[in-house]
Amino acid sequence: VHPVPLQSVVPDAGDPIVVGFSQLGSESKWREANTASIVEAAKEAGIQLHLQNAEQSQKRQFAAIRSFVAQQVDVIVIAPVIQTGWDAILQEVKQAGIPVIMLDRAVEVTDSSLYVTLIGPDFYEEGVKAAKYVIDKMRNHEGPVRIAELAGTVGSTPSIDRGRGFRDTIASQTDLVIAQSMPADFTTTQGEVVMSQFLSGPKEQWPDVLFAHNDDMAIGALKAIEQAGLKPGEDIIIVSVDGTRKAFEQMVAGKINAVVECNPLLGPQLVQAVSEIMAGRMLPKRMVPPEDIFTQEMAASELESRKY
Ligand code: GYE
Repeated sequence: VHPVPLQSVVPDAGDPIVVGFSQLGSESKWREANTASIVEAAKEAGIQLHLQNAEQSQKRQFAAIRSFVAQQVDVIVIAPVIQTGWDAILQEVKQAGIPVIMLDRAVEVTDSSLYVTLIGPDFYEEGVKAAKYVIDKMRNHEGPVRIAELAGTVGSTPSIDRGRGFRDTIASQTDLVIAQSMPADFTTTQGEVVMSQFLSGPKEQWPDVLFAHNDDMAIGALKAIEQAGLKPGEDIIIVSVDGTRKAFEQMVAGKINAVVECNPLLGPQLVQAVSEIMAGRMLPKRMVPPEDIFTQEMAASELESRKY
């Protein structure tokens, strides 16, 4: 696949490319950065973007998608809140002849021709990275090591895959046990609520490690941990996912121990994919942005260059 200069597909005069984008919500800093990246990249490329925020409701996503079909947009982009339940609506879009790009999260469909490509991170690998960090960090800790997990939105790909990647990786370590696991919907508010539930039992049941499926929930959990009279980052080792500036600040403060990066800045890649489709070119079925892991030691020097 050869990249094409955007000018060649976005004519100076005449009709601009029209894209309908069903964004799943605005639940986290990651999501805000993701939306901003797409709005900005579309603007730069002269693409007319119709953006609808579904506030974490699949039904609202269906309504948005149907409105894009009615408007006969050129391309529909979907960041799906959960994995399942997409077959029928994607068939409708296919019948209307509109190409679909899946962004960020994946869908489980019986017919893979229902979308052109998925541009999104490898969530399973993120879970693996988080687990490897925990295994290494706790190697001298006398077992059993109790792990609490703040999971994301139930049925969403990042929550399912991060959870699987983490579990598969710790499976061989008999000392490491996931003692508590609950969803907290990827929000700071829920992160705090659920973490205080984790800490409501007797002290022997408190966790040694917290694995949060995103930074926002980890940041919410910090409050609950401090409320219980514990030192986050010391009494409870904390690893989360995303790599937001806010999480980096907490790493510098010593309260979060490690953050697995998940890149939300998908705008440029998305715009590129839209122009390839409009130019009639083929795209790979899956495009994965590169990602890293950061620990407290690197946090201070990296903080300034964080873009989200
Ligand atoms: O990790 C979380 C957001 O789907 C990768 O959704 C995204 C996740 C991200 O709410 O912060």
